[in-house]
Amino acid sequence: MADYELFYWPSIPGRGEFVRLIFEEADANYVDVARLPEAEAGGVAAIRAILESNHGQPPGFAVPVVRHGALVISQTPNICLYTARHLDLAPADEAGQLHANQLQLTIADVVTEAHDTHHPIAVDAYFEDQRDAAIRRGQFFSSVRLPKFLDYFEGALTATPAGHSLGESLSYVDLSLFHLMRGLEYAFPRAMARCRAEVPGLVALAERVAARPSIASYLASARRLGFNQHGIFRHYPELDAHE
Ligand SMILES: N[C@@H](CCC(=O)N[C@@H](CS)C(=O)NCC(=O)O)C(=O)O
Repeated sequence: MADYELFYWPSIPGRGEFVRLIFEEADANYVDVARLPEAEAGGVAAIRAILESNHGQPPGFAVPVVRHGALVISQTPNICLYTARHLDLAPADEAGQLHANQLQLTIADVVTEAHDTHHPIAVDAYFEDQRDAAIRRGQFFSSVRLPKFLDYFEGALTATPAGHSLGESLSYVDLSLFHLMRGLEYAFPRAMARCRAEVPGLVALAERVAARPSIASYLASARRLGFNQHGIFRHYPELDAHE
């Protein structure tokens, strides 16, 4: 029996990856429930079941959802703060946790904006049916918003040699910044190539996270899902900044 159950779409890194990275770095005993076969109570049916189940707690609107013992929680920054606190990947003091959450909520903001470049009108409509608006939104995002967010995160890195986002040691926010950087590089390679020189701290942080033994072995494993055209970070060249 796993300590933590993660419920998230089985074919994309998406928002679930922010949670997976915490579990992987901490070597937590977790199961990615929807990636199990339906015969083992997995698959997309498990997502429907957890969202619709009457567990006596506020229902989740969407995945990711995490169950830990009797507790069932959703909203990615909420899950990250909770799991990281339990797995020694969050600051110990209240102010530190609030600052971590502030950064994580800002990561959530940029993730939503990145998603909305390919679905600017309706989440449930096809990209092809909103392509013109997507191009306008994508161009604005990749040339103005993306650099603005990265400058913000670069400025938030501490002036310690390790260059973490909070204090002296690695936190879940650093893991999330790694995922954010990789997702943006996949979706907006031209914009990211243009920004790279302006955010050396973030580039170095992402490389250090990728090289951590637990993360490196996760990235090389079958547990790691590649970015693809079904997730939040999708690569449509016409949405990326011009050369
Ligand atoms: N603010 C939520 C957003 C959750 C969310 O939008 N999840 C997506 C997958 S990444 C989903 O399943 N959406 C279904 C829906 O909105 O109906 C979070 O950060 O967890």
